[in-house]
Amino acid sequence: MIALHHLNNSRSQRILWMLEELGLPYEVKRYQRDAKTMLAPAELRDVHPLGKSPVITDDGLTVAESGAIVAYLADRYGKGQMLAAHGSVERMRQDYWLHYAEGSAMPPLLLKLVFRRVATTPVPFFIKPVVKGIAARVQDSFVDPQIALHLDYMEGELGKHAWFGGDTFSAADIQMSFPLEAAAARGGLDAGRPKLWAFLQRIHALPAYSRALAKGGDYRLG
Ligand SMILES: N[C@@H](CCC(=O)N[C@@H](CS)C(=O)NCC(=O)O)C(=O)O
Repeated sequence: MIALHHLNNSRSQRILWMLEELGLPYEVKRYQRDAKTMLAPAELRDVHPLGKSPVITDDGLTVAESGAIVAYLADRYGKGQMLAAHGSVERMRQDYWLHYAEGSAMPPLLLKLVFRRVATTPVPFFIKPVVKGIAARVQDSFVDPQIALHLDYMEGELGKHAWFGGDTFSAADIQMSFPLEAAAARGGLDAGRPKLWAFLQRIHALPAYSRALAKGGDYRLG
């Protein structure tokens, strides 16, 4: 049976959603982030050397990286339901977004998280203004403009088709949900970008999304 190694409040939520969309039997092995460091517990390294989530094990295989996991699940079990056939134009589009989500959209959103934390990290009072100033400068000059660049790009793309991969919902939309939810939490995404905003409302209304939320528990992105 497929086992999902699930970390609270994480990208692993997407895999729960994917499993629910496919209606597959699976078990969830739960891991809790350290409240201070937000890191995963060390036992996750017994599953995969990086000790990050999501990871699945299935039939003697260990698959990490959320994009690779959703592609594996779709190709092995999806019967064409969540990703188109390899070699098709539709699949090329879907693969683009599977990679874009983690390779391009997430890096500036991760930087935002890091520099926001830097600004609030306890430091000796006399260097506090310097640390806060540097954190603000990096965000204003680089991080925020990069996030806006990507959001504008994604808004434009969703103006061309109903879903990221084309006219039908696919695993590409599941993979893209995390950067968009992170952008709504910390990157300034709001109703001012109506296509992306509507995308979030549409996915949140899907029954499999709600079932996955109920299974996963704690999912509040900051
Ligand atoms: N690109 C990877 C990122 C995996 C990742 O960084 N996961 C985070 C959770 S969102 C994690 O495990 N963090 C805990 C840690 O680094 O210890 C993916 O998409 O699967």
